[in-house]
Amino acid sequence: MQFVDEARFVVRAGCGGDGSVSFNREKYKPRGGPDGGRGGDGGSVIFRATEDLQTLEPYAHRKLVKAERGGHGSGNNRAGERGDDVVVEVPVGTLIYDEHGLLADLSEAGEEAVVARGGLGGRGNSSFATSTRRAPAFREKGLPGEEREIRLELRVLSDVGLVGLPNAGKSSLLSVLSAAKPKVGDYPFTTLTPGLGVVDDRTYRESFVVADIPGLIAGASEGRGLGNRFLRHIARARLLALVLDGTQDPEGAQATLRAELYAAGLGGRPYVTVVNKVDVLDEELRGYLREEFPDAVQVSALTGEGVPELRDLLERRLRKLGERERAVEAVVREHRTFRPTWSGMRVEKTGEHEYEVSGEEIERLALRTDWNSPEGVENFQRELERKGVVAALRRAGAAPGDEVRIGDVGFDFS
Ligand SMILES: Nc1nc2c(ncn2[C@@H]2O[C@H](COP(=O)(O)OP(=O)(O)OP(=O)(O)O)[C@@H](O)[C@H]2O)c(=O)[nH]1
Ligand SMILES: [Mg+2]
Repeated sequence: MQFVDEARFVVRAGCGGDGSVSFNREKYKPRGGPDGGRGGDGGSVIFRATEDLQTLEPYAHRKLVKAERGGHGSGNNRAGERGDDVVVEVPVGTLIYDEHGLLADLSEAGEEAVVARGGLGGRGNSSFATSTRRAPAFREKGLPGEEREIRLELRVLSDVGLVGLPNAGKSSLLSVLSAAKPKVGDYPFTTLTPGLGVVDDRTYRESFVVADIPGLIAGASEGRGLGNRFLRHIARARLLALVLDGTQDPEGAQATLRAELYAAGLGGRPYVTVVNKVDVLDEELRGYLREEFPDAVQVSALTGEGVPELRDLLERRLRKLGERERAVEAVVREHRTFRPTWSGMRVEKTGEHEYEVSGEEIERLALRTDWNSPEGVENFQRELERKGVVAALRRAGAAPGDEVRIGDVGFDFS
């Protein structure tokens, strides 16, 4: 399967079903009580993290994911059927963004996020019967489902991220540290996509995950080489391992890596330095490198020399660093069906004879109103009075005949 770490598409939840207008018909009773049932709620679009997927490939060409609408209510107080939810499975480590920012961070298998909520079903006429209004002939319409364009971003989740110039031996190291079998080649950019390996759960009480990413070069942050876009896969690694080729100007390589990490905002991340390919070096050169890099581990991915020491060092450092940091760059926003920035209602004069009323409750009321039914419209007006909207409009200067807008709905003030 191809490694795809980004996808963009529209999610659309189902609308709620409309309530029904119906009257009970029994023998000898020409017109019985109202019995129009409620519409079913629309289905939601839900994302769920799974370990069975490693890439966003299944969504690379997706344009739209939509859930079913709710069924309409019917007579005899029968509620409409609920629309089915759609569950979209994504790999663990998927971040979901919309135009406003992070919506969800699915970092554990089984974790779920509702990304587009289904609209609520409308009430049927039986819900509007009162002692003084025994035969209401109106109902509510179902609310629309949420719709938004989202962007998925996959970040491989690891404890240790291997960073190095091309050909330093990162993939070779991953293959000797873990059971992973990444592609190794004696040419730069052998690795084109991030890979993971789990380090031995027999040796240590807690196993840990090492990520291997494509090599960085000077200027990667400006897009040179494969660029630094793969750094985001190790952006959540608790510890970085800077892998230097001991035979190829390790000082220069270290300076380049530090600069690129800094440019990517990872300059402060804890790291260990690994000098690789020491099998090729004589004792004198090794001694020189020990002085140059006193804190580094000298290893050979080829002969396995120093590898157990490196594994121990990584394990020790991880244990000291403690729990994985779960918060990403943003706190996951609270998710609401409608996103009012205020909870009440606001009346604004928008033009000479124009007013706009906004607020979650009032906008919902407008959406629910069945404008084809005179009784429905009457009910809407009654509700406006009851909620104080009419008074607020008057206070704002509205006169009969002026235009009032609520959401997508416009009508004359009377
Ligand atoms: N002599 C010697 N050669 C090594 C050692 N480790 C890796 N190599 C060789 O170095 C070359 C590059 O190794 P890779 O593991 O593919 O390097 P990489 O850092 O993953 O490279 P990219 O994926 O291209 O960035 C291969 O030919 C390896 O066989 C080592 O410890 N000693
Ligand atoms: Mg590689």
